Amino acid sequence: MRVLITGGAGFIGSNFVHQTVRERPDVQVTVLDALTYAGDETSLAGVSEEIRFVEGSIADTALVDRLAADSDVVVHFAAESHNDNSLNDPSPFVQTNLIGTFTLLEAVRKHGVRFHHISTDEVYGDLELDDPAKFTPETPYNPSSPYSSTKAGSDLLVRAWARSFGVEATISNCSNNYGPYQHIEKFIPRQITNLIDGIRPRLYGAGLNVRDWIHVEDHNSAVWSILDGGRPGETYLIGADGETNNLDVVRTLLEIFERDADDFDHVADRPGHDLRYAIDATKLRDELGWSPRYTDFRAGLEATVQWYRDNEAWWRPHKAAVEAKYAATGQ
Ligand code: NAD
Ligand code: TDX
Repeated sequence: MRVLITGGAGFIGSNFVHQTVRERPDVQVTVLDALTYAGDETSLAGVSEEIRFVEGSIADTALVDRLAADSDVVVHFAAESHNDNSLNDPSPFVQTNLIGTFTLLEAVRKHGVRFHHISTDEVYGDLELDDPAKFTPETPYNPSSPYSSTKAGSDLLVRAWARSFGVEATISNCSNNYGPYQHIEKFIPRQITNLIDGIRPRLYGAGLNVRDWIHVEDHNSAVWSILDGGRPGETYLIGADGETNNLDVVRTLLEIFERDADDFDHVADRPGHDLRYAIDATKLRDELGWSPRYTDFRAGLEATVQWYRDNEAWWRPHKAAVEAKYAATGQ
């Protein structure tokens, strides 16, 4: 099977490439990645001999057409992915998340290629802290930020191409991922690398916002379950019952680093900050028999801390610039 993986030099995509090379020897992997600030070819260092890497944009019609013609399946991870960046400059989010996805859809339509679209639970908006409800595939779309609205738009394009043109497409909407190779602009690796540097973690606002954490390996094993057994045209929600508020995440990290429980700072809140995300993954579990392996969040965090300790050369070159950008917004 020839699989084209877009965004394979990013956080989730590079973990997907590693998992695929490790567990699916029959798969021929091609990665298409523009190597934006968020892409890092060294994340693929251990598997570079086993894959083909193409540097380029998913919005490049001719390139995408050529690569799709050579593929059986496209797994589409590439995106602008950081909410805070989308508040500072939405333009690349529209270009990559909407135009890029449209470009891929036209190519897979032309060449009859199976398409899997990686998306986020943020398309559903947010939930109240005390609401017993979780997101299901029937929850109406209600995105809040430029990031999540462009992801929502890209999902709707995929649904339309499946229904109107018969493209064999599936969609997955996953909750917040953590694990190795996550860019240090994101919450968990930002605080881990702060703590390694002796800097106090930074909590937006009161820190009571809830995210539904899942280990990146579990997200990717769910994607493979959908590729193996998912029904074309269907949407699957991916989550591992990992609801935790940001304050508790920081407190757990402080414990792991043997620091005082109050050794953090509250900083300016994110404008429009979504309060709570929570995934009901019943359809994925019941229909496809998937279940997560990383069910102990603290153990997963400890392993992730160790990964950032062991791989300082991977993140160190970006730390000062990331923190300078946050300092400009008081965060
Ligand atoms: P990331 O920012 O770490 O990686 C994105 C990758 O896409 C980078 O390698 C980047 O170079 C590449 N890219 C960006 N624009 C491109 C373009 N125009 N052409 C080709 N490549 C381009 O993102 P991530 O956290 O790995 O997220 C991957 C996908 O998963 C995204 O679609 C995101 O919406 C989705 N998702 C992420 C999370 C999460 O918690 N991180 C949760 C649910 C869904
Ligand atoms: O320094 C910080 N302090 C802080 O309190 C940062 C960077 C974040 N936060 C908060 C904001 C959120 O409530 O932590 C939470 C997580 O923040 P992010 O890591 O920026 O993730 P989030 O905005 O929840 O979006 C993530 O999950 C869904 C990914 O970045 C998206 O790509 C994915 O779709």
